Amino acid sequence: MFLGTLAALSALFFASLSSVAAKDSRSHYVAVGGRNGDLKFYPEYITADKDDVVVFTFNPKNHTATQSTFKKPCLPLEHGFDSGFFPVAIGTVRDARPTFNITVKDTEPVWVYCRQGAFTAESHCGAGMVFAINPGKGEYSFKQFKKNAVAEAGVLASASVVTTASASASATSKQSTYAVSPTTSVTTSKTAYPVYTNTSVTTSNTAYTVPTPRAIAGRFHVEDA
Ligand SMILES: [Cu+2]
Repeated sequence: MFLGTLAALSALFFASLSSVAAKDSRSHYVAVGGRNGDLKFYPEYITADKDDVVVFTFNPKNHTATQSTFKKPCLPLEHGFDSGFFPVAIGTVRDARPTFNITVKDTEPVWVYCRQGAFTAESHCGAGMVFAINPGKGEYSFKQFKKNAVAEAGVLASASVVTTASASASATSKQSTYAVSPTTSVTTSKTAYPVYTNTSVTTSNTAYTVPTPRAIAGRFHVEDA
């Protein structure tokens, strides 16, 4: 009786041990921004397997890890993941820095950027602050993605000036004639940026108390509304 139970228990033990070994999911640690405020992910890209976890640790300044697409590196992927902003003061010890985790669902490429300063000349994405999981080679390489990011951010920064101008123009015509629906401009911007659906990751994040933006040094630490 006792020996039978022991045999059953040890069979159970080895079965669970081998299933853990078969899964073998790994964690990948990625720093969002440099310790002294550099606008870069470290490392800039990784190779990950299904079920691997990517742990983003937020370094000083105020960054995000936001999913985008290869073609539009500095615009969010609809239903993609977005860590939100994590303002971190310079000098914050490593263990006190916030983290954001994603679990990789497959080996398709996942493209990521920091959306700080989006639509302005100070865009972190435009400074090349982008990251990739399983980037491709050649035409779809990380290098090309980063080039796309710098080019796109410049276009978005100048496009936002045009948007402001047309917004005030439509406000004027609204006063002199009759109502212009603001829905029109919303529809236009959705048309300009095609919608993609996220399938490659799931997310989780750790509890983190966001410090007041006032406590953070530097120019571009705007709290997300
Ligand atoms: Cu950033």
